[in-house]
Amino acid sequence: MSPIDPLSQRLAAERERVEEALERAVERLAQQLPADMLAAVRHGVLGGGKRLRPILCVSAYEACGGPPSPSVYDLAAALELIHAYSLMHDDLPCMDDADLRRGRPSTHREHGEDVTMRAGAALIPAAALQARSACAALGCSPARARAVTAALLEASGAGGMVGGQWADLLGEGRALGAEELEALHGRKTGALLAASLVMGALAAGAPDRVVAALGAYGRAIGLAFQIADDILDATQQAETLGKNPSDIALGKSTYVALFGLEGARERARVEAARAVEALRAVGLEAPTLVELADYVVARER
Ligand code: GRG
Repeated sequence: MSPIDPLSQRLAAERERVEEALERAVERLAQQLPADMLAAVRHGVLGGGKRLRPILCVSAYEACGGPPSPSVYDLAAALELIHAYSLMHDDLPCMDDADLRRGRPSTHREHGEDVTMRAGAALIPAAALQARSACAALGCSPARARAVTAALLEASGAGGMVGGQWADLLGEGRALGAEELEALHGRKTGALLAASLVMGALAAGAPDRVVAALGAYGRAIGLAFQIADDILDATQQAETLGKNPSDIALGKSTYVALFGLEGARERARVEAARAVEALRAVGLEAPTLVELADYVVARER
């Protein structure tokens, strides 16, 4: 995608507002963390990235008619705090042992393993508190605020990302079937992506059927996103990815290994179409989310 096309421009503008919210979040932590942990937090949180989860959250909020407010970016940034911790921990030697992330040394390579462990852990409660206070600033009812925070924590926990990561580590060196792979990625990657949309919709006060449709959209683009990730890992170099391709070295099962490159591309397109269909089924007019479904499949990093 060219840097001047309208979607790229909008994504760049949204990323800036997300960055500002992340700066605010790190500033709040600065009052509580020792200097070494704070430096690791800054490295892991402010070190670039597509900021897809916050952008999905804001897009869902807007699609559901949420009134414009800078606080929606604070809510969205809570998702990125969880995502940042997951990448910091994922890169540790006891997990994927990666030296490079977002085109620079991974957090532990610069700040050490012990500090990175602690800094990552500090981001989890910080994210929950940030979601709660953003909901209050948005004027959500207490019940809505609880539902938003629960969506974030459920997607991050054993039934979501942590459980998926664990299944991923256990699956290394074993050839997983399509069903097993889909269940694993549904938890590891899909749950937080789906929660991004659900949180935006809940904060905007959307009715249950719209929240559910956005959850279905999120699960489908989550799968498309992961398939695209496998394709990029199989076809791109570190300079493009900002990280070293690692699926083969780590003995990971992938959609490319299961279906071949063309088969994987076709599956990603089918999931993106399924995502858009979930929106249409409830009559939700959300042109940005339609474009984002395509972006997830066509992305180059
Ligand atoms: C205790 C077992 C256990 C786990 C702790 C480490 C961890 C929790 C979870 C890891 C989850 C993980 C690494 C999921 C990968 C998701 C993914 C596809 C990341 C890449 O996301 P992008 O492409 O990255 O959005 P950017 O850099 O753009 O933000």
